[in-house]
Amino acid sequence: MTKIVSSWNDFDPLKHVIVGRADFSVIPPEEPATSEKVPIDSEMRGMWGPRPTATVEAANEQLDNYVKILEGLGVKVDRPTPLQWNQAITTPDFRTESGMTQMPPRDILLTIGNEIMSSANSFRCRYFEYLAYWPLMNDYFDNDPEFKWTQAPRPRLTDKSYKHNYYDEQISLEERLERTAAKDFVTTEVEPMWDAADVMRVGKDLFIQHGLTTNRKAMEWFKRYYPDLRVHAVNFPGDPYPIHIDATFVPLRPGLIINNPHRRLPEEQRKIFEANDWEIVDAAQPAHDTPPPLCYSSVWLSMNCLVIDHKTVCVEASEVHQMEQMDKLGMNVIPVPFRDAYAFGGGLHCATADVYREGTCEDYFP
Ligand code: DAV
Repeated sequence: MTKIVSSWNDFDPLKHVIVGRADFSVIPPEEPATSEKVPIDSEMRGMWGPRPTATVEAANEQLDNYVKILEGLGVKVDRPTPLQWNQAITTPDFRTESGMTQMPPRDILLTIGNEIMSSANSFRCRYFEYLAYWPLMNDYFDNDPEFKWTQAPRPRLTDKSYKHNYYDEQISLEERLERTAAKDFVTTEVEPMWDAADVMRVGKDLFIQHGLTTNRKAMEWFKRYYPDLRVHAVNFPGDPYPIHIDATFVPLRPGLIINNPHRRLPEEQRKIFEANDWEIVDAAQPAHDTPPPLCYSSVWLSMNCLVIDHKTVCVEASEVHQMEQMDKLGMNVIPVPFRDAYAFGGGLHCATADVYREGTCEDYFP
């Protein structure tokens, strides 16, 4: 029996990671949480069903290549066990016609110290996604006597969990931005709901984005569950579809964060970083004007990088501006081709979940 699971942040030396798979991925039908999220001009609006086989194969090829690159860097890689998502999901409270994927593990698994917790996602289609990681969790449980295998309280996701008529075809981008600024999102506060990718871990501090996928009640839940950690709710005006913090606010090493220049952390919330001499740098412009076809995410997956250690970072291979900026910031850049996988739920950070990084729980913001 050895120690398998431990990770307190996104930048200490990475030794063991989970990388998702694209198999059986489905574009889910509209539901109260997702219809609010698919941009009006997206070609995905109104369409659902299994993703085309050729796109699944292309994504898996890039995911497999990413695994080889990580292994070449000395990182152990585990993979989920795909489930057939093209079947209805039914609970006592709701029914939806399909699941989604097991491509972005970062949305589902939150590693804090020796614990990996499955999240309380607000999308009905993601209700059973954690099952794809169960064989791995079971294996860690059998072999690491200190591993805490946990599951956040499962939200019921009844109609009460969402604001209805929140979305309206006529809503303009300006109105969306006003809603973000007013912290008016599709989810209600009847129960805690959160995606793991909304949580930025920096040792003793958790910075959690309040947006379309994580509500305020989740912040309160985190405070009570982790009384020894400090929980900070953050929000980023300027993002019309605020989901997940990892294309918005990304730490590269202790003392350095890149921030999406369209989604700046408000002055009030910057104080804790500035008071502790952390530098917040505007991220470089993406190299692309549009996301690839059938992709939910924005072009800002350019900054969705995976930090290997304080001096090494994986960046998507076509993101020339982001790579150049990382280089100037003193990082060794490992280019990883990944745009064929974007449509399956995100970039190089999204596609992974931490199992083990060296280091301990440090207090960076005393
Ligand atoms: O900018 O669309 C993508 C994050 C996906 N996990 C964005 C956020």
